[in-house]
Parts: sequence; C-alpha cells; structure tokens
Amino acid sequence: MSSEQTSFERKIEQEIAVEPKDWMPDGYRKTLVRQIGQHAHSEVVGMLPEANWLTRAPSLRRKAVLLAKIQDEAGHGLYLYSAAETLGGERHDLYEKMLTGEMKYSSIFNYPTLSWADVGVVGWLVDGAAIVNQVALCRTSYGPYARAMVRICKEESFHQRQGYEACRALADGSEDQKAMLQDSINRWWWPALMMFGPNDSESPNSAKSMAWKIKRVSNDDLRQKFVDNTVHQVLALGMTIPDPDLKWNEETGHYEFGEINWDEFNQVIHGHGICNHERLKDKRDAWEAGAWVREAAVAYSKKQMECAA
Ligand code: BYC
Repeated sequence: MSSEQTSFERKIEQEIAVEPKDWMPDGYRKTLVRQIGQHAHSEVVGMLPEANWLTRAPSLRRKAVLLAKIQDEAGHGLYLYSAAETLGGERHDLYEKMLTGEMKYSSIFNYPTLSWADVGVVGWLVDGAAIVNQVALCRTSYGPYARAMVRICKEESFHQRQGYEACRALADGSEDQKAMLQDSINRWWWPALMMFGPNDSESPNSAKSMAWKIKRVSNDDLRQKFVDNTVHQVLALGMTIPDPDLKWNEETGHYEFGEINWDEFNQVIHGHGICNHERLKDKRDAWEAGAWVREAAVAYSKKQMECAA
C-alpha cells in the first residue's frame, strides 16, 4: 500500500475529514461525485413540484413562505454543486448529465403535487425524510460535503416545521380540508419511504460507501428511523397511515411496516414515473431559455478582468 493510501485509510479510520487536496482512491472520488451530483440535482428538480403551487398559495403569508423555501433549495443545489466541483466534478457536465437522464435525481420529485395539501405534506414528509438522511451525512468522511450538510440541515428543519404547520392548519379545518390532507398523506407516504433507496441487501453501492464512511447509516436503518419519528406526527394530526401492516413492536422498540412496491421504485428511477418526462422537459427548457444569462455573466466577468488587468 502506498504512503498516500495509508494516510487516506488512517483518516477514514480515525474519522478525520478528507479534504479536496488530499489523495483519495478513484472509486471514492467517483462515488462522491455521483452522490453529491445526484443530491444537487434533487434539490434543483425538487423546486418544480412546489413551484406548481406558488401562484395558487391560499394567502400572501403562505406564498412568501413557499417562495423562501424554494429559494433555499436553489441555494442547497449551489452548495452541493460547489462541493462536487472540489472533486473535479464540473458543474456544467454534471448538469448536462442530469438533463440527458444519465444522472439520477431523487425519485420523490417524479410525483405530482395535486392539491395545496401536497405542499404541506412535501415540506413535512419529504423534507422530513431528507433530514433523517442528511443528519447522518453531516458526519460523512468528505469535508466539503459534511460542511454543506450542516448548513442544509438547519434550513431543512425549518422547511419540515413549516410543512407540518401547514398540515396542522388543514387538520384543524373543515371536513373537506381534513380529507384533502388525508388524501395527500396517502399518496406521499410510500414514495417518501422510497427516498432512502433500495433495501440494504439490494443496494449495490452501500458496502463500499459504508466502508469509506461516505454513508454513515444504512438505507434500511434510516428508513426505520423516519417511520419511527413520523408515525406519532401523523396520529397527532388525527390522520392515518396507508399501511395495513404498520404495527408497533414492543420487543424491538420500532414500528414494523409493509413491503415497499419496489417495481414502482425501479420504474421511477429509470425514467418511467408519472412526472419524469415533465420534470426533465421543464429543466431543459429553463436551461435553454437561460443561455443568454450565462453568456451575459461570462461577458461581464471577462470585462471585469480586462478592467482589472
Ligand atoms: N431516487 O446502491 P444505492 C431534498 C439509486 S432532496 C433516485 O442504495 P446509494 C429536497 C442510486 O443512486 C434529497 N435514485 O445507492 C429537495 C443508485 O443508482 P446509481 C435528496 C435512487 O447512492 C427539494 C441505485 O439507486 N437526498 O432534500 O448508495 C425539496 C442503487 O441505490 C434513490 C439525497 O440525494 C432514490 N430515492 O444510496 C424538498 C441524499 N435511491 O447512482 C426536499 C444523498 C437509490 O448507481 N444521497 N437510488 O445509478 C444518498 O444518501 C444516497 O445516494 C441514497 C442512495 C441513499 C439516495
């Protein structure tokens, strides 16, 4: 083993952050660029389902809050693209891979937001699931990713709270509002569980990622934590969970839950979900329509450099 490799292994073992200029195995770098890139894409694609309700928010306060949340997500995308760039993952290249479908983004954003309740439920369940995953990633072995996660988690906690608060308002409302909330929970519950990825035994990347401490907690353990955290919140709203197999296990101290529809998950991550086509089309259109902004930014920075020279 080379001295560089020994030094890398020691850092992983002793939980000393790996930094951009450190030597790292090719596979470690590639795995990080893949995961961080997909994470960044999820943030920017995740803006679309919520933006669908911006012009129809039920009050000015709700509109302002939603707008701020969506802007935060753009910011999260930027932190993450920057973290990928420290590994040599060029932003333009990663973005194009997302637009052509070569790189993935989270399955959850291929479902439609059909009612206002979906905006609350996305904030509460989707950001809630994202936080469970991202809190663990605050201890990931690559320094820039871990530091981005700390800041993102602070903002995501706010998102989760605003989502729950919006759901609370519906749960305290009319019978129609309660029914709208229940319908939304019914549609988002299972896709939220899918966010954590395939079962550990079916996850091709997990073993390496756990050994390198890129992932600190397995897909199944994170999913279990999310279920354990969330069941009480659903019940506190007076709502139900669309899972006849859900039950508390006194011995393990965890909820048991039913089998996820993995066929549906696989369809969605391979481009055949309800909204995959629409999401990528919207992103491609925005990329093309924004070409003049990128050109203007480059021209402006060249001019600035000429003036400074
Ligand atoms: N969706 O071996 P596995 C947010 C893919 S956004 C799509 O377990 P890994 C928010 C996986 O990529 C939150 N694809 O993979 C934003 C792999 O395919 P490739 C986004 C999935 O990487 C706006 C294959 O399946 N969070 O917070 O070890 C509004 C096999 O899986 C999914 C992150 O991105 C999925 N759900 O583990 C509101 C967190 N699951 O790449 C909220 C960072 C799996 O080999 N990412 N795949 O072609 C991770 O923690 C890990 O990448 C995962 C998957 C746990 C997601």
